Amino acid sequence: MEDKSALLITINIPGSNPREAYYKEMEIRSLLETLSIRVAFHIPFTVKEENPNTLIGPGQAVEASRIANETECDIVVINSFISARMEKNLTSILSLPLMDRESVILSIFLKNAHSKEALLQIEKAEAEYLRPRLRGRLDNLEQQRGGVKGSKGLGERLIELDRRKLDRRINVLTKELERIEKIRATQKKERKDGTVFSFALVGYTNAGKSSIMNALTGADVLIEDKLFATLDTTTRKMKLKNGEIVLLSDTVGFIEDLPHRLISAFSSTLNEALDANALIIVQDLESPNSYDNFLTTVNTLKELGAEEKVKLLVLNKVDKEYDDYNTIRLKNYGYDYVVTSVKENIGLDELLQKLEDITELEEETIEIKAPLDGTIFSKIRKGDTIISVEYKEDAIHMRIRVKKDLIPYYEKFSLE
Ligand SMILES: Nc1nc2c(ncn2[C@@H]2O[C@H](COP(=O)(O)OP(=O)(O)OP(=O)(O)O)[C@@H](O)[C@H]2O)c(=O)[nH]1
Ligand SMILES: [Mg+2]
Repeated sequence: MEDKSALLITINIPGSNPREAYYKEMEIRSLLETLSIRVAFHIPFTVKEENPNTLIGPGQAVEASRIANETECDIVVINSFISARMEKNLTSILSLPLMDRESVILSIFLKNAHSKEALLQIEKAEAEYLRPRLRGRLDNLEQQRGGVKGSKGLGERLIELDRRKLDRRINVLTKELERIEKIRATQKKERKDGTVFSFALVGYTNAGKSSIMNALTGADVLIEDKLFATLDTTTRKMKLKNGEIVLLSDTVGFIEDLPHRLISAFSSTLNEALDANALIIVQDLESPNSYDNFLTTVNTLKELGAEEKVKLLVLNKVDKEYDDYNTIRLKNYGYDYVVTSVKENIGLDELLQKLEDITELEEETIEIKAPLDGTIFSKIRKGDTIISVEYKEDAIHMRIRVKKDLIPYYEKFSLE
């Protein structure tokens, strides 16, 4: 893709923290870099109250238009979410294509998607994003063409047509995604009967999740110094030091203000990963905003109803320079943690040990009464341990140490 040059608009609310504003600016700049969009000029507008028509004030919009013109920008990027109405009005003033934060993130997802499912999920999110914006875009196009009198009727019909096309496409995508999800659910059921304990790595984008996945499992998941390198969930087997085989999944990263549409588009892939027995949050220490990024992860997990599964915090990239205050806050948040560097091979051994401790914590001793025919012995899963066996008149009374999520499996064989 040819490099585009952009006018970047960020919004400052009076009294907001300038440090935070600075980090947010850095973040949107790296998001744009991923899209090969060069920031030619940046305007931080102070906005006391959101204008419902243009977000920024109309005077500010005109000012932005003038600067974009002078600096010969191809597009205007605004690091906020804007409504269809705001988009229409702003584009009309700017006379340039406009991207908001959601559109930027959507484009990155689209660019980085590899699997069929990821592509379908993004296409659906994009179609839903576009639908309410069709009218505004068409109106603006007509306005640029000089607004032929009487063309309103044609415009209306075009919008109707496009809208119907989009609706049909959204329908097809939804059905196709449901089909894929069904296949996955069946596969998951089959896997659930196995003994394998599963972990999922979650966390802010670029924290080093895929790097840790590769280091621990020898997988070759793509690692890149760019945001949202991973969009698909990958699961690999991993051997703990005690010889136990467990599963480890790598997932799509989170970001502050991740568009809700994308979370829901990715919910089936994400939920599959979040279904793991334990979640490991990976947070890099390098980010100047590491603590806030971590809170974003925690809050996203809360929204997805998976926060209780978090068992460990991995503080990665300790080889880099990092902010002491943020790091202290991360360590004191309340999760057990391990400090690592994949690059310098620091803490990975301790991490493996912690994973082993977690699997052990997640086991429980249960008592079952199995039929006297002895078939139960062939049903005991590898990795689970028979602690005691007593042959009584009514049944075989057994105590077994099992993985907690296998308790229902064993209960099936119990006589009561
Ligand atoms: N210095 C240093 N760099 C690291 C370390 N771990 C990962 N990185 C680098 O950080 C960048 C991001 O790593 P990834 O493993 O792709 O991060 P991720 O969390 O999977 O990112 P997304 O998939 O984009 O959400 C890459 O350039 C890695 O080489 C580390 O311990 N130290
Ligand atoms: Mg990754």
